[in-house]
Amino acid sequence: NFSGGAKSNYTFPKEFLFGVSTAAIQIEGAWNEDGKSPSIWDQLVHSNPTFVRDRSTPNVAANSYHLYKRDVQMVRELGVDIYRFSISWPRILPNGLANSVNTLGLQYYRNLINELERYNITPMVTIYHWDLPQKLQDIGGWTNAHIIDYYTDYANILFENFADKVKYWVTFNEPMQTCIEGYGGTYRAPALNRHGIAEYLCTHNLLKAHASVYHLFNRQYRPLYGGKIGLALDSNWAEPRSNSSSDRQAAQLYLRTHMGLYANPVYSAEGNYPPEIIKLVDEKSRQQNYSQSRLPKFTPEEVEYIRGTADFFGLNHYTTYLLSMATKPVGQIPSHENDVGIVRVQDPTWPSMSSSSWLKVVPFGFRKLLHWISKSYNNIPIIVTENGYADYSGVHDKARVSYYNHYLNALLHAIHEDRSNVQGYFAWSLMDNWEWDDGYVSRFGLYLVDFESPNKTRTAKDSARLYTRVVATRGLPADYDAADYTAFSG
Ligand code: PNW
Repeated sequence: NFSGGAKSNYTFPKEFLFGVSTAAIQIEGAWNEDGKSPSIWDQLVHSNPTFVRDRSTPNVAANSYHLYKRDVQMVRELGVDIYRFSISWPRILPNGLANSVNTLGLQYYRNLINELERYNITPMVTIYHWDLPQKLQDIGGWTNAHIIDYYTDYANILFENFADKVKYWVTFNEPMQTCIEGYGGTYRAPALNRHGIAEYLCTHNLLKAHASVYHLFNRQYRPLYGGKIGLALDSNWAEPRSNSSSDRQAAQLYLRTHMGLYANPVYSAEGNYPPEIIKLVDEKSRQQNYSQSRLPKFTPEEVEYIRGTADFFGLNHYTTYLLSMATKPVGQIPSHENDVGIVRVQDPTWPSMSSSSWLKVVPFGFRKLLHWISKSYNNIPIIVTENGYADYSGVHDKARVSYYNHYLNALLHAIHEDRSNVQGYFAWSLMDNWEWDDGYVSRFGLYLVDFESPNKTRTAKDSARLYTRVVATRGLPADYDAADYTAFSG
């Protein structure tokens, strides 16, 4: 069933958390104000403007550094329980290191948190959403094992200042994007392109850094203030391209070697990387004459240190792919893609009018993915930390309304029929923002931002009204109709 379930009268549980998400560099602007130093994204787009579809920069973006009160007002208008935002490391620690703390940077986030508190909105803080201080990149960034300590020092400063008020923490947003696309490839900053090597070094250090910060929180801050901490992992659903056993195997291999590369060490009962990826990279590395595997090994102590270091599974989900086994070598040699050896495509019949070419509308994939995570990781509490749709702008955003209707319907089926333990859902995003390589072309917001206007005027879209209704009624609107799939067909 394409839709992930027939239209339902199910409702969301009373304690279910509804929220909206943003990320610092995508909305704040003020890229060099009040002591902030450049991040790897500032550096990438300033030195290489053609990286971005419209050659734009995040220098001003939605100017949330100055307009945070308006942002909180929108969160209130939506009536949501919780607001997920990220903190900019180079705004807090311009050197990247904890020797010199920028009090103006801390003040900005304190103001934001106080404003949320005033209106009873719970903050969720993402500690790292891709904007590494360039000064740390200069010394190797996530490939330098010292970053485990640097990141722990940075997180400690955030806990010291904010753990009394912030009860939800996300250590990393989408490590797969950081490591595989940023260090192995060129799609994300720092666009290092050291494929086959750097993505695994990054992954290894990042997982240890995550565990280090979890243990710090658990030991020093949870006893004082309570609170929850987890990771946010991105995953597409992987559907077998055909019903052949080889295609079914490819789909499982995709999940195990992509999201699973990060999920297995933290969320599985046994810990460590999935055995499939260890075997694949070990064998390939041997054939390719490396003296040791390109995928570093965790010691048994490290496996234990990382295992179980999350209170919830943060999931960022947008779309679905069809998988099959590769019949000839794929990707660069060496690379994670080449190591895994599978091919992914999308079905041309899936609705695909989005400004983001990869974003096909496949609600059933959301439901199946939630089920897969629940089964694989012992029914861990899941919080959907991102889900949303991109278009080319406009307040009458019929396609986004339809997307949310159908994905939320799939979520209701996941909760009530599959018994997936989903405790919260965040729409990506509160407002239009600087969408990385898509610049200001792709719009994900519930609120439209007029980037041409000096005040970066924000206006509610139709989807904001839909979401307000869903949050208020804890269910889908009665006039919701499966027929609005036609909103997508070109
Ligand atoms: C997320 N995929 O990235 C990011 O967390 C946001 O900052 C971003 O604006 C948003 O989604 C929309 O792009 C993605 O593999 C990472 O399909 C991976 C995928 C999609 C989005």
